[in-house]
Amino acid sequence: ASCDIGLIGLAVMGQNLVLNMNDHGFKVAVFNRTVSKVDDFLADEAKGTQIVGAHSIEELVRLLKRPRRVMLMVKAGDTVDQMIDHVLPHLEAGDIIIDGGNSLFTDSNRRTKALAEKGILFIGTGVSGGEEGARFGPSIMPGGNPAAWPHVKDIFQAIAAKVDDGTPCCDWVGEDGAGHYVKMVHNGIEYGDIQLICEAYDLLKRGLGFTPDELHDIFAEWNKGELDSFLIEITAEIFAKKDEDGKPLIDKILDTAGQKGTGKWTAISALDLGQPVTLIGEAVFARCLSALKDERIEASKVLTGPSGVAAPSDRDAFIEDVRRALYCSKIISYAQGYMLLREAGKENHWNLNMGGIALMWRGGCIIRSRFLGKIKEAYDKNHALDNLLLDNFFFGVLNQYQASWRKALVHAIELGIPTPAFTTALAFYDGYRTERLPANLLQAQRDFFGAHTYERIDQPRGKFFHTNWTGRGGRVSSTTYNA
Ligand code: NBP
Repeated sequence: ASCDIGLIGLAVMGQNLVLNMNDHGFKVAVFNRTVSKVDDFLADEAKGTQIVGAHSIEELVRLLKRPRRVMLMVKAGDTVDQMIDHVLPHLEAGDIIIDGGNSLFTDSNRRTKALAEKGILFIGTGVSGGEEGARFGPSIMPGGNPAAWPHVKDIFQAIAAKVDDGTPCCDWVGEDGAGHYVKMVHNGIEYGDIQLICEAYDLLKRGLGFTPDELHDIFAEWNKGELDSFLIEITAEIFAKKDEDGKPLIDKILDTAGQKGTGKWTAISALDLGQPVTLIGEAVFARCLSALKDERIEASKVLTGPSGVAAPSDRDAFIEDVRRALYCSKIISYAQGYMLLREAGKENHWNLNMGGIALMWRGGCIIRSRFLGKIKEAYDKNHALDNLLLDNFFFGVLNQYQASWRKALVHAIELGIPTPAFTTALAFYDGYRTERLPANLLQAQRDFFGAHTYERIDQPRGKFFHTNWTGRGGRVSSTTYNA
């Protein structure tokens, strides 16, 4: 028994994580359901390394030092439960099972508890950064049984991405499914960031007629400033890519988006927890709308938009307005994502380290950006910060940029270019900063049709009133019916 960790699941993520662990001096044993892949891996990618192959789970476990650490990098869902059932008979109390797939956090909650009852320490961890990240430094977001953390900390922090000062993009997130929850919100925020970039692209392309080469220059320039991030960087590269015939590849790609569900999970969790995470919701719906290609083609023949609207005359000013709109909307999206994390932490009794989460996302993952350093700073200044928008750096930017943000959206509306994420971000901003919203009328309506009662501004909170609005209703108010 000489191996530091065993990994099951030699697909793209598993193979690259194993090679990364090997690079950092850890001795890894590997196993895969289709056993031939173990031999293929050892003969090919893992040739010349100290990685050890196993041809059964029993053999894999026998190769491991105690307490044994077994990491699963298999397809999320039932597969993880099946693999746990297979591994379990070979383990003993104090051993550790790690699930590194994109599992739903509720599954990780369940697995942490069920395995703890058997004396096994479970970790459910988000791993972000795709193939490249897994190989050279992913962002790793572990949660689960806190007693397991000291046993995997060294390996995880060694293989994780590092920020400029060498701090690893991996730290303990929290109990049970907290790691997978944070990874889910990361993916939701990724949906939002991508949608915002797409809307900026559409505004610049259709609003001002910029070519992909010009768009490359604009995004490359943006990447030197406040928007400096992996997604802006790859967007600039995408615009520069030519197809075999020398024409821009971007113009040949079909406009129907796919999705694997983590954005949807985030939006569902936001609804469950009553948090207005509107931007991620719009980003998911924008993908759904894009998928209705045939219907859109039909609709484009009969539904008209504005005609004869002139494009913005000052091109440079418009580019800057769009850049500022993107930056402001991004701030709103992260503020909303953090509202969701805060509420999920309360609901699940997870002691989430908000600044630490920003640091974990600062490198290695798809949403990595300079901007996340600002979020870390905001939580360093005030651990108990209620909302990112109340941090003086962030409200300073919004106060300074909001006129541009509004101008960009006025143009979008006049030109008939859809900007659901930009627009919902501004609507959220205007709603969040409004002391008195029209929900007084909403409450009046609910009381009118369903006797749902309302509170009054001239009476203490928590005291409820019912009005007989028509003179026909009774005096009984509803307590159970919530429409
Ligand atoms: P996949 O998600 O494609 O899973 C393939 C692996 O699962 C193979 O090792 C396969 O074994 C194994 N597997 C399956 Br499928 N069904 C199994 C079963 N019933 N019993 C045992 N093993 C089974 O691999 P991936 O893309 O490397 O992703 C791994 C995990 O990491 C997933 O949860 C994914 O969502 C997550 N993730 C992926 C990325 C990415 O960029 N790809 C990024 C971040 C996280 P076989 O070889 O015998 O079929």
